[in-house]
Amino acid sequence: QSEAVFRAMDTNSDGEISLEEFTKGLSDAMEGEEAAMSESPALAAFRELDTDGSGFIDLQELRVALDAAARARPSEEVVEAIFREIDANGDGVISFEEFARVYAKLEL
Ligand SMILES: [Ca+2]
Ligand SMILES: [Ca+2]
Repeated sequence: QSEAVFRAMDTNSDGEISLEEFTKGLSDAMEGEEAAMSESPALAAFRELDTDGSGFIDLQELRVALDAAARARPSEEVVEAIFREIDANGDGVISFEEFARVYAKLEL
């Protein structure tokens, strides 16, 4: 993996990383990190809810999250109603796009 990083930084492919190439590579990496940070409140929350890392939040994952967030355990009806509300296209899973739309409203 470090070899891939090396090759990515060695932009003129002469087998050596010049100081210029190194600092350029480093600042590119930092910029990527910053971009990830700025988009991340919704993404971080989504990842937290997507406990199995499937890229989607299913009903079970939402139930666990609501159980943890609510003082009183929400009823199954309430969980399903909230799920349907967020699952805009009704495919039975919450995508990040669907989640982000709701999250943006919460953040107001
Ligand atoms: Ca999941
Ligand atoms: Ca959906």
